[in-house]
Amino acid sequence: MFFSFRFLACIAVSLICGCMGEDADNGTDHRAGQDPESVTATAVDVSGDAAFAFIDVELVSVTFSDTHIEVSIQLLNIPEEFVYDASNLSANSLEYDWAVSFDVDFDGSLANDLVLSVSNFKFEEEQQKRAEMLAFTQNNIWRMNEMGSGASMIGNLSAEVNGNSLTITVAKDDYEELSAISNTVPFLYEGYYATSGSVYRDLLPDDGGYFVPVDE
Ligand SMILES: [Ca+2]
Ligand SMILES: [Ca+2]
Repeated sequence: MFFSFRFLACIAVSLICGCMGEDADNGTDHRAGQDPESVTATAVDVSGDAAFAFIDVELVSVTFSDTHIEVSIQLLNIPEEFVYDASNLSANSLEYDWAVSFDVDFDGSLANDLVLSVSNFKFEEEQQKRAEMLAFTQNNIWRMNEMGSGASMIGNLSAEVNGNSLTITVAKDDYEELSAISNTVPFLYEGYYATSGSVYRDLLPDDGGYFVPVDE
């Protein structure tokens, strides 16, 4: 029911904008300073609500320009080294994931979402090592299946670390699927870290729903 309400509210905002004759590019939180053609949607979370600072999100901003989508994930702390492929973690496990999912079908669920993700899986025979954040990650665009239970890889994205921010960038022209992501599409962040015995997460929004960009 909660998701349905959000969905309807989003549609209502779109209809209002349509009646006022605004073009689609006008509807977002605020405009980025340097590029008059870009728009940015920003979602904020509290810090200190995750077991590990490197998954604890403070802010996610998504900037849309004519050519690119840039997702900036501001974390509480990004250490200089991570333990990768921990020796006591089962093989073929997801170990790290920093992901932003776009609800491109507006159904309020992961079904059919497009996901931009920086992750590490521990595969068979991988040895434990220590390395900087992006040394062993795979950086991909995924399409969730119709059940929202699995995903297929669409392609690659670029990622970089600046201080405590992880920035993901994709060129819209690289994959036609990306045309479905616009400044009105709800999104959510999930940070994920698995050890041999436990899984840790931070979500934005905290309730597990989606952040809905608001027209102003
Ligand atoms: Ca947080
Ligand atoms: Ca969906």
